[in-house]
Formats: sequence, structure tokens, C-alpha cells
Amino acid sequence: MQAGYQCASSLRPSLNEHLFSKGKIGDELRHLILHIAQAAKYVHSAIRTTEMGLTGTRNQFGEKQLKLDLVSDDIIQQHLCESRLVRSFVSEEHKEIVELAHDAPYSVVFDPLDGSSLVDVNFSIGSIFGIFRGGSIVGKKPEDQVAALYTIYGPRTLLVYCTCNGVHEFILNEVGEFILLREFLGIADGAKNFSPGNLNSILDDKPYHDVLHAWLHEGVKLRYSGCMVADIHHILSKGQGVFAYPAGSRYPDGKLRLVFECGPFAYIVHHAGGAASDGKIAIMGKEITSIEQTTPVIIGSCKEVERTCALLTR
Ligand code: FDP
Repeated sequence: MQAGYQCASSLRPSLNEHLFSKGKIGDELRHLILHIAQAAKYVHSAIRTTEMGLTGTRNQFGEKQLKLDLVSDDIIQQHLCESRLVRSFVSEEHKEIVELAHDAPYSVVFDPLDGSSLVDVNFSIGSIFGIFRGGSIVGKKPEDQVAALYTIYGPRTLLVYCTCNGVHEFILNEVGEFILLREFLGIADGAKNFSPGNLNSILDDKPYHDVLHAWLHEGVKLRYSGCMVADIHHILSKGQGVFAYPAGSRYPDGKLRLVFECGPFAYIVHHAGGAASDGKIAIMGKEITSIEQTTPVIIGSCKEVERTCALLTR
């Protein structure tokens, strides 16, 4: 194809066109992201049609599984498999790494349905994906991802992707196509909104107590939904904010997962000009030692992340 060729149209570009013209990636990675986007459309539909009950089983973290957790996991698994581009994948709903095509170029990590405790109350929920080149992800770091994306199923279904060349937002339109909504989302250094997870720990954790008081005294606005996808999307959408889920007596190593949650979001937020830290080191540089690894996380506007980490480790 002719170099620099652009589809001139008055319509918003599709995800495929955007990946092609702005993603600056090869065809294989583009196809993999499109397979994931296709899976997300099925999850979007499953959320509307699957009954909300529990399965009676628990995932690797001991959390009760919803039917929808497993349906979403199955949908994504099938699309990854059919892509023929995935060597292995790790899902929050599986205990082990699942091997697919041994000569395929990528490994995918995903949380099929983040925020599942909010399904019954009809709040926004989402799916999170990180893509690595090659095989096993153990020993790698979130900075080794070649792409990360998430989808948010709220009043509207959105997809946000990053392939190391900006962070871009798409909306699922009425004919089932993801089309561009906003390009190059950015995060300012200072925050006006805060999203404090693990709030109970302020009772026995003085530094976190101090952080919370600093935020309250500065008049920043509380924005915490209980779904990490929605809370991080809030930061990206408003262009500022800070989300924290620090360690505490209940979760000595943090609650949120490095592989499925904090890693992909660290990659996306970093490429939007923000930062993510576990309080001491950047999440991007944190080595993955096991798939069930959890981590404390402070993520969002750079200066606020820096200041919060300094207060937490004082
Ligand atoms: P959920 O358990 O509903 O799946 O990953 C887990 C997560 O939600 C995040 O999406 C969310 O930010 C966090 O847990 C909420 O935890 P709390 O219930 O402790 O606030």
C-alpha cells in the first residue's frame, strides 16, 4: 500500500483505521487488538443478557465468581484462541498460565470483568488487557508490554488503547463498531479529584490517614466507584486525578493485581503523561514474580502520585 495513505472521510475513524494509521504497529498486533475488541462486543452483549447470579465457585484469589465472570472469560479466551496470535494467556479467572499456539508471537494478560461486585447495582464495570511479545510473562515487567487496553461497560461502552503512541478512546456505536471518540488523552501533573481505596486502613495506618486529610483540606473531590476500570477512566477522561489502593493490615501487599490490573493501567497512564507507583518503585519497573502477585498502587497525576508516595513512606 502507498506510504502515508489516509482514508479521507467525514466519519470518525474506526478502531482498525486508527490502529493502522496512528497505532504505529504491525499487522499482527493490530489484528490481535481487533480480536480483543470483537470479544469486548460479545461481553458488552453478555452483560445485558446473562443472569447476574453466582456460580458457586471461587477464583484463584478466593473471590466468589459470577456467571458473568465466567461467560466473559470464555468469550475472551475463544477470541484469543481464534486469533492464532496468542502463545499463552493469563486470566484472573484461571489458576495457571494457559498455553495456546506455541509459535504465536504474543502473550495476553486479562481481567475479563473488573468490578464484578458492582454488576447487581448496575454501575460501570470493565475488562483490562495487557499484551507482551513472546512467551511466559513471569520475570517480565509492565514496561515490557507492547500494548494495553481496557473496555468500560457503562451507559456507553468505550475502549481505550495504547500501543506506546498515545492513549486513544473509542465508543461502540449503534452498528457495533468502535469509532474514535477522543485522541491523545493526557493527564495533568496536579489532581483535583481523588479516589481512595482501602479506606478502612486509615484507622490503623497513620500515613494514609495523613494523605486523606491532606486531600480533604485541599478541597479535592472524592470520586471512588469501587471499579478500578471506572476510577482510572475517570482520571483519563477528566485529564487529572489520583487513585490509591495502598497496603494496610488487611492487605499487607495490596489488594490489586500487578499482572491483570495495575500493570496494564500503569502502562496506559504512563503513556498519557501520568505515573503509577507502589509507594516506593514505579509499577512499570516492577518484576512479575507470579501471576497472583498483588501490589499497593498510587496512580494518576504525576505530582500527586509523587507527593502521596512521599507521605505514605515518611
Ligand atoms: P472487584 O473486587 O469488584 O472486582 O479488582 C478488584 C476491585 O473490584 C477493583 O476493580 C476495585 O478498584 C477494588 O477491587 C475495590 O475494592 P474495595 O471493595 O476494597 O473498595
